[in-house]
Amino acid sequence: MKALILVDIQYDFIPGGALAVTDGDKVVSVANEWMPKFEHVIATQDWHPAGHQSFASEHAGKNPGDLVDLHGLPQILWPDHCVQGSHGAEFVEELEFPPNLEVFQKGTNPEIDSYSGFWDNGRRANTGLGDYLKKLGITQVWVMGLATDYCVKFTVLDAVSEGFETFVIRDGCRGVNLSAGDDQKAFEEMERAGATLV
Ligand code: VGL
Ligand code: ZN
Repeated sequence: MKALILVDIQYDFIPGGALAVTDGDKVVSVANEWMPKFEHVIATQDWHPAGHQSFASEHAGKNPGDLVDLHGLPQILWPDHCVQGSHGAEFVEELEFPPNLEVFQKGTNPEIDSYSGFWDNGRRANTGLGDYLKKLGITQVWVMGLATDYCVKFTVLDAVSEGFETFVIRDGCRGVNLSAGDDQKAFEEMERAGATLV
């Protein structure tokens, strides 16, 4: 049994959003092509409380893109984004979700970031996604969305380590690319970990 995981296709990650990914909006039509092929579709949603500590605005003298130590973990600071209840946190409305869509929210703890749809960045708390998939008898996951070099990558690495046969839909992903080529490096890292790029 297989499932499709759509990562963070939210207004703040497409052009015009607070943490806009170049061509991020292009993944919407790809998602719409793939969803009908799956009985089980999951969407992850970056869902931060106001004042989340991944926001540069919470760190005096720091700017988006700066690296800090957050409770012992390296943390890249981001512009305020995907604040719970804001427009930027909503899924892009052109997504044609099935009625049985399951949403898993992440990044809700203000003290720790969560790029993966499975686990927070310290692997301390999980969202329930792994257990949910296993209870359904899912053995294979197909992953796409935003952003290639952060939330897609970490979702894919966790999917592999949770034991799922993992496929990455390349043309359904776009990267932040804080450094040029980060998205390509992320694809290579996912492949080295055992994911199949399609
Ligand atoms: C993401 C940075 C911060 C992502 C989320 O969805 O890739 N990146 N929060
Ligand atoms: Zn975030």
